[in-house]
Amino acid sequence: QAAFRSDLARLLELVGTGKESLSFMKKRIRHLAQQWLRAARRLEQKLKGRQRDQKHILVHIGFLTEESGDVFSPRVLKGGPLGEMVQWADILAALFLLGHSLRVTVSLKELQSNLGVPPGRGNCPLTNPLPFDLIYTDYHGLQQMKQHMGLSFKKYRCRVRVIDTFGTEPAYNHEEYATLRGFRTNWGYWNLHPSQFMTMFPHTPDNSFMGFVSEELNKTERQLIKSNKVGSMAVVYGKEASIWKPQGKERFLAILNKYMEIHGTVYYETQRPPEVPAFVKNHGLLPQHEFQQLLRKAKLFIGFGFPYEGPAPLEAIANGCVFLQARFNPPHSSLNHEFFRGKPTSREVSSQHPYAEDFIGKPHVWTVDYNNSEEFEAAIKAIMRTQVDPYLPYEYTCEGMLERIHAYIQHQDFCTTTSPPPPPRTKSPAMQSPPSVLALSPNATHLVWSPSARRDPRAWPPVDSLQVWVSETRHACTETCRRRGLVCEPTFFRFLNKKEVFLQLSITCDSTEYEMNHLYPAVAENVHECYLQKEPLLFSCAGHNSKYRRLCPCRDYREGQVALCRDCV
Ligand code: U2F
Repeated sequence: QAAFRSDLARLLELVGTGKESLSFMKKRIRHLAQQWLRAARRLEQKLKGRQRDQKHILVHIGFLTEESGDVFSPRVLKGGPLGEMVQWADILAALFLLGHSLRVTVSLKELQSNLGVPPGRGNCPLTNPLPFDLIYTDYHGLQQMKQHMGLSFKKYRCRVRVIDTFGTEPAYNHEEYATLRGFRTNWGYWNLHPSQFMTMFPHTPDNSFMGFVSEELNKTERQLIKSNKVGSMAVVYGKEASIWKPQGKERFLAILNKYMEIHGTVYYETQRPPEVPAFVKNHGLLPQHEFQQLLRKAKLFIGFGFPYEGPAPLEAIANGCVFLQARFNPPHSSLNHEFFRGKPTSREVSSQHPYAEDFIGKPHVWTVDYNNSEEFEAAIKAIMRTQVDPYLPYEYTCEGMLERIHAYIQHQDFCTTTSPPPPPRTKSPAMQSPPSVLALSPNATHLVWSPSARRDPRAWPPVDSLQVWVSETRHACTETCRRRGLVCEPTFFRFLNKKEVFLQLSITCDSTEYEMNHLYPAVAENVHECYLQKEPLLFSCAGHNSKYRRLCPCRDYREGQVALCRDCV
């Protein structure tokens, strides 16, 4: 039985020492300790003593190992990426507070000894059973485990969770398919269950959304922030000088400077970096809590287009700033942008921070075309007139993160397979299907779960949150569900990968075939050809093609907690 913890001291010991990255993470855990503890108490009350198993968990932070180059640690105090460390610190805090038994490793040697790999022997099956129920790691760690566990890797990989900021789409994950269909990249083809990958923002519903937290404010702090705001103060998003290089920067900074005093937190050694104009008040890279203080005073936090999808805009919005960012037209993706090249996703990134754009939006977030001076200037003027309150979506609070991780640990099981029976090998018009379990909703535009249908009480998410919608040819299921105020739920694909579902949706199928294609189930409408998915690992919310309309499994979600359906905890 796992018992909520009421103290983080033991965790700080577990994290170890000797790297700037580890010091950053510990400082963060210490700074947020009270907030975490309060949230844990609230969740404990909410769960009302519900039985929770204590898991043995290994957290192996691969990118911090010397063996993977550890390029991040030396840059912690020099403006390098901190987002990943923010997230790992929060994952550790959450797992620990939920009462699980933790081991933390940041070197290959520690990894081997924890896995039970005898010293000096690599790539051999483990002699003893793996002593962990769950392993949280990243792509570097995954690679290291594969190299050092021999055949045991295949046996135990269902216990692994991969923290991967930008997402891994099913088409890139399935080795054979990725190789045959040109989705092979540096990072993909692990043949994991796509939900074993966990992202920083909820942008790829095929993966699980792990997230991180931002500091919460109490009523008094909110009042204080509002009265201390400097209406003409802007802070630029970018702690490394290279971020200050985008095309046209002089033009839009000059416009901004007409209305506001511009501040920066750009790392420098002795002199102001040449990329930062003289009229900018540069504070140098600040410790995280001082950066938050600066945000509390500022009215505007402005992004130049990079870094993509970091924590800072959420922190700014949580501290009562408006976030102004560039729209990307055309969107950035692995097809057209160096940063995303080789990442296992085709996701199109429509702005510097699509979560801020889509899930938060105005008045907190303004996404504009920076090449259009009038649009840019109009946005600044409008922002100056707008009053905003500090805002933090529930899923980025400590309680929200604890609740989500609790739900994943209780319900996600990739080791016991409950997959449907294998599809027939050949095309068969007279195919025998299992009895229908879906019923048409009254308005006939989509299907909902029939209240009278049998429901497996162990299924998670509960299947009665399912709605089946047919996509337009230009939309992926992610988008199809989003447009209905729902979210695509890939675990439900198995319920609609059936011939009679086409019938229930009044779709005419002259033929129905099972094939391996990440867009299936789908219909090629003009030729009346219907297709079902042959390979469950390829069920994918992502992906569209002008030839097909896809069958999409959507579900409802809780306000501010998109990872969980209304009935999900
Ligand atoms: C993202 O990484 P970054 O580290 O570039 O993300 P940021 O949004 O800049 O924020 C990281 C933290 O840095 C802190 C701030 C954030 O929590 O409080 N900070 C600070 O301590 N001092 C300062 O002066 C300014 C900010 C993303 F998170 C990664 O996943 C990506 O790899 C990377 C590239 O896209 O971008």
